[in-house]
Amino acid sequence: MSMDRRSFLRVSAVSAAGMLLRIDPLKGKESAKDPTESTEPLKPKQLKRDGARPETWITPNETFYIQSIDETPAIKEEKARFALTGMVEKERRYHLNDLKAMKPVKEYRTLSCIGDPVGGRQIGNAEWTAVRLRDLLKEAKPIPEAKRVVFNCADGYITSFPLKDALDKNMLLAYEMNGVQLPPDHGYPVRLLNPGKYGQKCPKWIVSIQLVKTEHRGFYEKRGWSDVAAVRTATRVGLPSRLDRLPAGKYKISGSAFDGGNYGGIEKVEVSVDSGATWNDATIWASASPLTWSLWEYEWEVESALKYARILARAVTRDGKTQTDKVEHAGPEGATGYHTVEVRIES
Ligand SMILES: Nc1nc2c(c(=O)[nH]1)N[C@H]1C(S)=C(S)[C@@H](COP(=O)(O)O)O[C@H]1N2
Ligand SMILES: [Mo]
Repeated sequence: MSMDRRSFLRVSAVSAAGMLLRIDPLKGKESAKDPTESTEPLKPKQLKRDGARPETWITPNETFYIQSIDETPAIKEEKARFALTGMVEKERRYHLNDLKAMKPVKEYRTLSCIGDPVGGRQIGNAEWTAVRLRDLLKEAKPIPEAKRVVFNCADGYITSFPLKDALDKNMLLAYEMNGVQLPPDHGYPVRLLNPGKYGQKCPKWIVSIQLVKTEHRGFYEKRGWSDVAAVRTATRVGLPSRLDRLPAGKYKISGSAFDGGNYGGIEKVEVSVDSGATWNDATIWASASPLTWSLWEYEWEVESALKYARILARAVTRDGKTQTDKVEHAGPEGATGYHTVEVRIES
């Protein structure tokens, strides 16, 4: 992954400022409240229509998307273990308690699905408690022939990637999600968080981590989906929704942008309310690192004479690239293009 130390430092400075300048949607003025405080689960009603915040900084576990090839496997506590095997000097079995005995890493990470269209809802951000896969691999000592790591899961899912990616310090084995034990649907006891990659490369219910020397293709990869599965820059308009009827006056358009850190993180977000003819800078009010989404909002003065509008949003990444407007429907590498939301305006 192309994320050097410098880009990390720059991003944290920007996100700190972003957090301090957050506009409180209720008071309509600047507030010093840290958006990361909002970890309480929202009531469903609030989630459906929450003024300026369709996306809360943290996606509550109860509403976090679930994408699984089969039923959620029921794994008992005594079976909460996995093996590190294959081309290593020291094979080992780990129980969940072995991971809990290690120094925990707590990080915010955004997860999104490669199969979603632009603006799709299968994206969420959580705080995860984890250990670094690299630390387990160092103990196991891969032999020189080892080239790839294969993850076998309790539901029969399987995926793999190069060993050098597995050694990335940001490759996490997570066992808690938003402060509680990993919920069964999200991979109890242990799931992977793969920096810069779509959810497909973040196996849940890990049973074994196996080092091999040969090429290997996983469940989705065999079915034509990308084997790299690198997150592409995408911006979602969360509010308003398609065909909403907006009253004239001030309206806060809001949403998220995410590049998985593959282009250095989100630098800025631009919003168009005139079908892409002109663009306005949105305010990014929350972001923690290039590995999390950036939440943004833009206050629009809605004119009743308009009757109808097409809203678009796009991101510019830190490497200076503007998100591509080329429309690619969820193909093997993930969807691209601008999310477009058409609304009606009350006269
Ligand atoms: N074992 C297993 N892991 C899996 C999957 C699966 O079906 N089985 N689906 C993958 C896909 S396609 C995605 S997008 C993410 C979704 O994670 P979530 O269900 O926790 O949101 O899990 C990934 N890991
Ligand atoms: Mo996915």
